[in-house]
Amino acid sequence: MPFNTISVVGLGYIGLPTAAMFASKEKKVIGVDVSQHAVDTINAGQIHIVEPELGVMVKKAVDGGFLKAATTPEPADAYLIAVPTPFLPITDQHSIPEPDLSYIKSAAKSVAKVLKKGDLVILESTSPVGATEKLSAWLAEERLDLTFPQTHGEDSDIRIAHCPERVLPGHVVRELVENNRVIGGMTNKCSEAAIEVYRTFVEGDCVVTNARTAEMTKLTENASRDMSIAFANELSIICDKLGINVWELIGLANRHPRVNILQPGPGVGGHCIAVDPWFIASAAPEEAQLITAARNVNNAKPNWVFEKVKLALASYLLANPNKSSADVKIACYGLAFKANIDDLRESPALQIADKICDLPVGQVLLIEPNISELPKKYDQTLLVDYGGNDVAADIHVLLVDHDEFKNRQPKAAIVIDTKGIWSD
Ligand code: SAJ
Repeated sequence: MPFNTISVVGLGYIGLPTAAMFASKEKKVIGVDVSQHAVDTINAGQIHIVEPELGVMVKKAVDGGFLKAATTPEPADAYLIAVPTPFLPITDQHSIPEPDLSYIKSAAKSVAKVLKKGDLVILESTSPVGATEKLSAWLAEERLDLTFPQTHGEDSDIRIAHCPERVLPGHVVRELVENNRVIGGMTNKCSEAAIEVYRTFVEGDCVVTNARTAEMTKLTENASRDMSIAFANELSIICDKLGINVWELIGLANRHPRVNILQPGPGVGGHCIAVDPWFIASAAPEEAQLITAARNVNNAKPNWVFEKVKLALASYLLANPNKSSADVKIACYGLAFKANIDDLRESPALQIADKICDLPVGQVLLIEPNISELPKKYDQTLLVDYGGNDVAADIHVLLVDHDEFKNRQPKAAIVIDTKGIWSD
């Protein structure tokens, strides 16, 4: 059946670019978000998130009448759910973070009101295994007049699939088109319908599997990356103890044809790689030994870096007995969760900078060329306008490898370089 009207529920970092992509192919797109601010911004042809090329696409889509946003769902032929799936806080009963599916549940309840026979519902949010079946069950609970795949298989009125997003922040517009898609329909007809929808703009392969395997595929991709980064982070700590330059070491080891070690850093941030492995660990805590260990290694890295800063402060004071800590100035380079973006969410760099701000030193300078203001809790005067000039400080801590910092190693001072761009 033709999918002429497409609704995207959740207009964040994934939903909005996806909605704009369908609109660019002249589909009628209804974007849905609970945030009135997001809805008003989009309907004014603007965007509320930072992503290259997205602003132009959204403006064109809205001006052309192909994209509109609303706070509640309206009838469509296909619904794509791209809402957050964070984890719940750790409790006495759960030492491993448990996934929070409440956003999916409330999206299901609101979409259910406008569903009609023949519609397709796709879950795009990164989800624990079984979430697509739960989504289908929540829809069925709301609509006793319609049939769903879990009870009626190929003959169901409504088609359900999980097609996880896999795009890299900062490259979303290109990757949405070029990346391969995993299509996990609850039945073959569900998969066929989902492929038809994605073929609107996807140029990569659309590879069919079942919903549970599709869920696990996405979690596996991010857990695999998390484990590779944990290996690099563990190596960096071992090398520090043994007096070996980890960057040189990894460069040498990677010359082996079958070795490809990732890069160490101040920790793993963002809302994907630092979250998704827990969805595997919480489903199989006894079995997910390596995955859990990798999470713990990466989570511990910011504190290890902070301890290095404290040691540097102590050695500076030892070497300068005429000074007290109130005379010391520390500069932190980078606050974002990775290079060349402005996103501070779950950022290990911000976590470290935050602790440095609490040290009893004279002054802390925060340098982040990609933002113009700090989160509200900070004194805004801590944010330094960098402009590539030398920064006067006693201890320099490189936390993010932004392009602006490359080839600009501070001279004649204590330098802690967590990304290896200043080390010789
Ligand atoms: N990092 C390192 N060393 C490295 C690579 C990354 O320390 O060698 C750190 C980064 O600095 C950052 C964190 O890891 O703090 C995550 O950054 P990332 O670039 O690895 O990944 P994300 O979170 O921006 O996007 C990931 C991608 N997943 C994979 O590459 C397997 C993306 O394709 C997914 O769509 C996205 O998660 C998601 O939405 O799940």
